[in-house]
Amino acid sequence: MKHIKKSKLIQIKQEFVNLNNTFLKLGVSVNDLEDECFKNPTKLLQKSSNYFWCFLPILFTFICILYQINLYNNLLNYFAGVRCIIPNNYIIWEATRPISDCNYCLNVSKPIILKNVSRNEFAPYAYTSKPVIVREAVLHWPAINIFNFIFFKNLYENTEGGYKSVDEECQFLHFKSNFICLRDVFSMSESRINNDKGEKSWYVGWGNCHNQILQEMRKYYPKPHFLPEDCEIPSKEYVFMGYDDGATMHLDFISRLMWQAQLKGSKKWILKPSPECDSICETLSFIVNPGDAVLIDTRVWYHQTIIKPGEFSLSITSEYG
Ligand SMILES: O=C(O)CCC(=O)C(=O)O
Ligand SMILES: [Fe+2]
Repeated sequence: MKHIKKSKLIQIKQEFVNLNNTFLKLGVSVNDLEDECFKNPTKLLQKSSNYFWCFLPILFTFICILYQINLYNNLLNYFAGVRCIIPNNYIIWEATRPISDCNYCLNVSKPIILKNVSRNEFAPYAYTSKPVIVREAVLHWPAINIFNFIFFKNLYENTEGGYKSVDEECQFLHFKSNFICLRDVFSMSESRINNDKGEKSWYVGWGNCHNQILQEMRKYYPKPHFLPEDCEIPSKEYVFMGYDDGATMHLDFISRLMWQAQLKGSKKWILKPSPECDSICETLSFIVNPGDAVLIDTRVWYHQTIIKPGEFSLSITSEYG
């Protein structure tokens, strides 16, 4: 679907709209079309091939609408386990996503790269939707040395209500891995933890919103020093960790911009503009290394990550606004 040219889609859609109009002129009401075609299409298809033609335009129009609002892609993402999908209102959210004006991606072919940046120097970039990398911004964080698989395993095993908070409130993202919850991740065999040869590789992310857990994590890193002093940070921070295929391509349904500190391993980011900007904006890709911070408006940039082969990646992500 994504590869059919938009003009062709519009032309085909118009043909079906014309066909629908012909039925309507013949005295068939929209309700009749919907009732007859959706409620009992099989019977109708047997009755008359005409009904097949009335069912098709409705189906096709529906698929076109799904394509237009990008639901098709995002439903796939839902089942692939990506971030910030709120099952109850996700579809409505996507259907009502404002169509962007493409300013965020126009003439953007690479991220803005900064280094040794103070809060004042960062201020002009703070609320841009253009991707920014601040090289080596978090190299001094103790979390770089302290955070690893075992740190988080111990933290969750020893905190009452920790797993429950992820299951019920904070969110668990399995991406392509075969885990159902965080408890499964921390029950992995030693050789799978290390991604030894012959083991199925894994990559997961989860929100940490349990007070005690967040407090313990935050002992080892501050709010990124370059962010505006008065910016709001939610009481939830995500950890993304694992190997190989990282996060599958998705958009985040969040209310603020995102920052991520890359603590371990090198990670390739692939950013794609939203479909309405496909024809005028480029896909970007770049690599972040341990100690780098990356800032992306993940509400408008579709994003995917891939971990450098053989490396274990661990990062902390949150929002600011
Ligand atoms: O770090 C990753 O692999 C993905 C992160 C992500 O999707 C996000 O922060 O929104
Ligand atoms: Fe995301």
